[in-house]
Amino acid sequence: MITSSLFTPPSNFYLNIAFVVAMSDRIVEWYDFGYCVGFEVCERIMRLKSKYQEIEIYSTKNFGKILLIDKKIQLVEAFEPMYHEALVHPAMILHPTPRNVLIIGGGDGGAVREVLKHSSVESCLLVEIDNEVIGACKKHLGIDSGALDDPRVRIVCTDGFSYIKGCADENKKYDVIIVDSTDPIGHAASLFSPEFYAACARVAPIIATQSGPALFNAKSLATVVTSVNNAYENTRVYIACVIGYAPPWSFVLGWRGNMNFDVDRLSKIRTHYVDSENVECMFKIPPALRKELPR
Ligand code: AG3
Repeated sequence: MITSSLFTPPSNFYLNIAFVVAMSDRIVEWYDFGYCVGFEVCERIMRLKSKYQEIEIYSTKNFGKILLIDKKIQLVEAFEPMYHEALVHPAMILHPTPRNVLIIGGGDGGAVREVLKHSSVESCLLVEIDNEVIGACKKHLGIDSGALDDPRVRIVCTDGFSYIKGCADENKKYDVIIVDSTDPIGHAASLFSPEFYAACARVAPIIATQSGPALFNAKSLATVVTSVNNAYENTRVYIACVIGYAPPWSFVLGWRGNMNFDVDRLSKIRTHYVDSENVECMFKIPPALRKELPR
């Protein structure tokens, strides 16, 4: 795993950029709003078609490995902490003592790794629909740094939507729910539905979900905000620049009741991109986006 806190370009980095047009092996993800993100790759490490999706892992020239699901970039190793830290930590420091955490999706284990950094955590349940994602990531990626085998972690391979509905019906409770889903299409579409957030609100007082590209897709972000807000009493949108995704990437945090961020808790854990000094910056939304979002 690439652990350096900041990417240090190799000495020939700028030269490579200049010649990128002449190089052929690239992974380019085109978003349907006409924007693309691309990486120069060295080799394909694995590819399989599971029951649910196509999973691929490549090595890139300068950024470690890259995970694609159905040709969409899920993570770039050198920068995945930007995303996983942003997704996990605001929700965790909003709860006074998060003990039991439920993660929906996130089979690569990056979100689990971040959750376990909080010393109050006693159990973390990962509900991932596709066990082949977990297998491929454990074997070829390893960004969980052993977190998926931690005794506090339990893994259930099933559909997140039905699982949450089951928890709500059986009155099961968690402290925090983290939704680390793929895009809102196919089997993941239900994880963006009002019914899903309503069920989550019966299960945990806090939810954090990734909610797609902030500026290019503000309308669908606004829909997520409305649905989370209808289920929870309080909602905040925040953004982070995640290399590998269309920037800036958005997240929605929802919570019930009166809660405050315990920012100091972040100085007790080791992070690369989100810490006690900058966590609040992520919540400063530019006016161009703010005006698109429900008040
Ligand atoms: N989170 C993936 C975010 C969605 C990326 N979408 C895209 N590139 N079109 C799941 C993987 C990280 N644990």
